[in-house]
Amino acid sequence: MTYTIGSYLAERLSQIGLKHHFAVAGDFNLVLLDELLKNKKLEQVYCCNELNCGYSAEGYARACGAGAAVVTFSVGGLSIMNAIGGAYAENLPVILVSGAPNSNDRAAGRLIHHTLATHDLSYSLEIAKKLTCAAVAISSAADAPEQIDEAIRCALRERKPAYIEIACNIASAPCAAPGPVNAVLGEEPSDPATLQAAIAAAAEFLAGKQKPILLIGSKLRSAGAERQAIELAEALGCAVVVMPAAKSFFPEDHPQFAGIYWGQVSAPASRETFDWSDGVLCIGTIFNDYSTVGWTAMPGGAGTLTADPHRVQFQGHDFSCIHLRDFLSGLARKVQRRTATMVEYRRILPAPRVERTAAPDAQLTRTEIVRQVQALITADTTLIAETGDSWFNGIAMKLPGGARFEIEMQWGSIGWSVPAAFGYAVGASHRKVIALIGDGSFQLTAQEVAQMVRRKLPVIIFLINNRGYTIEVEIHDGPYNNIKNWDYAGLMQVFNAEDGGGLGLRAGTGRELDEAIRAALANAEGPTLIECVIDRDDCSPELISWGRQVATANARLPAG
Ligand code: TPU
Ligand code: MG
Repeated sequence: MTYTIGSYLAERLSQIGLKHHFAVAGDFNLVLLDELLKNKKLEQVYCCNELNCGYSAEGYARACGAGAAVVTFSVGGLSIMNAIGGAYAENLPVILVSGAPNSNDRAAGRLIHHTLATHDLSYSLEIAKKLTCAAVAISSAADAPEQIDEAIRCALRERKPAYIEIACNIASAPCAAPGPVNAVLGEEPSDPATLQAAIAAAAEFLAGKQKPILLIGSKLRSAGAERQAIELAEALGCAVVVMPAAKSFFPEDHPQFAGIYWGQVSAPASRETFDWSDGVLCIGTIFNDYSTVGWTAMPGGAGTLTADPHRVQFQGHDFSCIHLRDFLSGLARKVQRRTATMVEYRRILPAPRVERTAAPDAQLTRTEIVRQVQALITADTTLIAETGDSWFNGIAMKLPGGARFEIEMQWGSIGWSVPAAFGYAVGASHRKVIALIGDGSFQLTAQEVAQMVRRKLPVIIFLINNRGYTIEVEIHDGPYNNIKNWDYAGLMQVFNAEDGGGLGLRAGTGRELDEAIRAALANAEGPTLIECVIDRDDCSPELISWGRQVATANARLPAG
């Protein structure tokens, strides 16, 4: 077979394990899309717009380890950048491929459509450089293999997005055949001497602590170190608390799981245990204003050891060029048991609160929604929680072993969850995908439900209609937090058109929600959107406490 730039790229995407790529067509990428279609191991999946295309690839990367999106120049390429920024912030390797103007026009200095009507055609690439770990523009078949490999290798190694721009007149130009996949998977091993030094120093640090605790952060997954974190936890026997953005990265059915740590809105006994500890191992953590509850819960100081994907720091030590997984499993073999925090957690953990079933015909409440969704979660469920009170509702769920949780907490761009749930469901068709989404967030990216209909994906969407931006109300209220109501359940008819199998239902009581969930479980022909109508002021108490602290942090006057 003779390779072209497009088919080379397709082969590389397939070699790194992708079975799908997401796309929106445009004249600068049509030939490229044709070339990608020729690879029978790679399916092309279409999206309604480029922002959603980016989020879909991001959701796919959460399910499959990496994702790819193909868009047209500038109008598509700029639109997708929000999602690419999200992939950067969330440490997900999304390969963004953009078509580009004909290389002859570029050389001749002509004005091109879809551009700023200036002669500068480099701005997409320049913007992409800020939001990716590698950005390349391909204008010759001779250099294409190396440029494609460089971008993909960088994305996989750094767990960040990459940008590949391909001029429309060379996408089908013949080029060299791809070699073994190792060329793009290649990763420098941990430096052995540094690794041993880091492990020895960390073991000594731990030997001086009576009450250590592990704090798990979201970079644990991107570092590929979930299993090794369990090894270390089991060697120490201590309590393990998990940050909200890392929920499910340490199994919640593990006997050492001590809840979600989120400052003053932590799970019962988690914060008390955390505050009582005398040494914190922060593993892949990200501390921002949201995760520290407006800087009120910021770990640090002499009792803290920070282990990041390629770096370990504590008390005058700073080791880099090592992999987190090597550090954790090496340390697990060196430490002595330190079970005090686990013992304390068990001692102070209150008996679990049993939520009573609401009267079947009473007005639906947030608590009743949480109770009913909780009962749906099984080992094969992935729960996806959108920014808003859905964060708090999702974080409160107890996950059985095997269940996964997805949240976009660092980037926090509303509308993420509809296309991300779509992309996730494309990548993990064997899993039950459940999304919790607020009405305000849904309005940004609603049209991607149509792609779930198109591909008959039985995603269940709980759309919480509280008539506005309640999370914003709790941070700072004003008329801008009220939104136009939609007939959300009725939308499904629009998306179904003449051939769809989606189901749109509205629940205003516990009984109606129960019936809707039964209908959703019986619907294998497409998504089910359940519009849950609740009172505008019905929100989680944690959101109120957290919102107050974030508002205080936002309102600080300029220093000096
Ligand atoms: O809190 P709840 O359940 O009412 O959620 P809903 O209805 O989805 O409202 C979310 C409100 C919200 C906004 C407007 N949360 N964050 N924002 C600010 C924001 C604006 N634009 C983007 C792209 N992302 C944001 N986070
Ligand atoms: Mg809302």
